[in-house]
Amino acid sequence: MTGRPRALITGVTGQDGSYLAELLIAKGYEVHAVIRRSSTFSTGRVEHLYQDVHEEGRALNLHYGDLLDTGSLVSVLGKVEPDEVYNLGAQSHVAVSFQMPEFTADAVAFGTMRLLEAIRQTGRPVRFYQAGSSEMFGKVESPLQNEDTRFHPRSPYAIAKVFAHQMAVFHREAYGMYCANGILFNHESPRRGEVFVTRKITQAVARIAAGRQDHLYLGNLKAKRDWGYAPEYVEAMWRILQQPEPDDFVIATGETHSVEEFAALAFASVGRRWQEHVRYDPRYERPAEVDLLQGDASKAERVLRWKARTTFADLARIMVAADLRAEGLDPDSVMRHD
Ligand code: NAP
Ligand code: G4F
Repeated sequence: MTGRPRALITGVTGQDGSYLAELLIAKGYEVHAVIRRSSTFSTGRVEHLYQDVHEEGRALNLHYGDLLDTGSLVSVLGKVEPDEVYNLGAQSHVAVSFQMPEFTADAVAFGTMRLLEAIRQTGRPVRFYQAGSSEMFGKVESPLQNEDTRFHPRSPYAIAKVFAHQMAVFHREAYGMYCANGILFNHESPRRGEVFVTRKITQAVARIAAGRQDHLYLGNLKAKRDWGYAPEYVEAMWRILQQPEPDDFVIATGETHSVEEFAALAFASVGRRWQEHVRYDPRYERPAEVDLLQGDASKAERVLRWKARTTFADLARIMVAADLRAEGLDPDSVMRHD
């Protein structure tokens, strides 16, 4: 073991986990992470970190484990003895959670409880970050949502996140553990999973520009989200765990836009009209929808000195440009600059 601070991440193979691992390595942490066994490689987003060997060993140290498997969590905590644990692991797709409520609850709700209990039993002063979600606000009870807004979850995923959030609060209050919740509104990037709506759109825009696809099938275009840029949001996670006392923070841009607005911007960036390519597919509708999310992150700005910087329009352009490159196209020659 080294004298550097040690962090343990669950969900490192996902969008946020990969950006967080990069950030912590850059800050000088010894970074460890839990990965699940799968029949194909799931480490594409962190391969560059795993291959990067430092003097003290690998930049990123991977351990097999699962939030469904208490023994693996106990074992990795014993081996790593982390100072900070970031719990990002989740079945994070809202629509899938309607079809797999039990698995979603097991990973998201019980998984968080297993990890918290395993940390408690180490007796070590670990700082714990829980990846909470604006989905917990669900059928929103005020136009702008902050740390005091009541939760009204609308999916098995969101209900499981409320359980996990409350478990973190409970461990803080009952056992004096350092447990902090981030309540993060949607955040996107070129590493966003391809099944989430922004990435699904930007990938289709790039394929259409490359002449490899004609149409894109989407569900509800009217839903509104508060969309930020993922690399900035993992910086907020780190800042949350550097506070002297554990607390809960909303992380958001403060703006809201519809799915249709995102599609319009993404298609316009390559000189196309979304109406010519987007088709409606009712299979992407959900049994219960979250119509509007718009966060008030003024507490984060005041206490953490954190503020979203990337605009909605820039976010769409960053994602389209990356997907164009993946299609072998040069964004500078394909994208419009007006
Ligand atoms: P993501 O890309 O879907 O990544 C999810 C990660 O969780 C993957 O590494 C996945 O591993 C891992 N995982 C799934 N089930 C697991 C299990 N049983 N045990 C251990 N790991 C498991 O999600 P993300 O967008 O990076 O989001 C990170 C976290 O923030 C999630 O908890 C999500 O619910 C939450 N969140 C996200 C947003 C957002 O807008 N992105 C907003 C609020 C909250 P595999 O690669 O093996 O599948
Ligand atoms: O991109 P989405 O699937 O994200 P959603 O449901 O807002 O959840 C994401 O953000 C949450 C934070 O609020 C996270 F906690 C969660 O883990 C995840 O990262 O859908 C956004 C909106 C929805 O209203 C959905 O109904 O887009 C609508 N939509 C319309 N057509 C679609 C589609 N969503 C998807 N995934 N695919 C479609 O074809």
